[in-house]
Amino acid sequence: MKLLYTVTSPIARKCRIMARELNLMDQIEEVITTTRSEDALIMKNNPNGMVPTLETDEGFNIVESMAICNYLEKQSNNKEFITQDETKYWQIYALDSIASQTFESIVSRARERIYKPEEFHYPDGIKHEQGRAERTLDLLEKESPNYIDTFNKLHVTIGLCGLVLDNVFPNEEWKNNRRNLANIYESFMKRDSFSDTIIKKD
Ligand SMILES: N[C@@H](CCC(=O)N[C@@H](CS)C(=O)NCC(=O)O)C(=O)O
Repeated sequence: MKLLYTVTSPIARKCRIMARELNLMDQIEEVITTTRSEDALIMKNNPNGMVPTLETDEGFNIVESMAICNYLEKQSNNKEFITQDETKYWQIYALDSIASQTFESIVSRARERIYKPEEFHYPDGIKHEQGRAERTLDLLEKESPNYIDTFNKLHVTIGLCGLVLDNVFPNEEWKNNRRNLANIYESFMKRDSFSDTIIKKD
């Protein structure tokens, strides 16, 4: 399999972390691409020009991080990471689908903050996106007794949400009154899959 990613994409990093947690790195070649230009490598695999994109061994291209993570789970026999209890599996799946929507919203808000000149920022839109994150993090904190004692894809999504919030929106203090999420975040950052995927700047 080939996993195409950009060095700055937290969403692609989710798939890179998942590949490590699922013990699949001996089957995956990670390929760095750029985006937003007609001649970018990614265009051959995905006409949308977006990362992450996974090329399977059969030559199929799977896009969308959730779809890629689900495909990777199918390739793995790490039964500890993928709960074998059917109800629990779908409970985590459902919460991760909500967390992933929020993750994408946080990432696009961060992109706007970093790359768009301030005069083009849209305060009402930003507030709307911020509300999305607040509500989802509250829900995840409330539900956390159901999953705090495990480590799975939901923890990866929560960890990366926390990382982008800490790096780009430290004033939002997302850890306040969310002790379990803060603990999940701390443990996430101690994992090999996290340190292995840190972008090393020259
Ligand atoms: N829904 C997609 C979002 C992926 C996404 O936003 N990728 C960004 C990088 S973080 C991208 O490829 N942007 C390039 C572009 O917009 O042309 C997923 O979950 O995979």
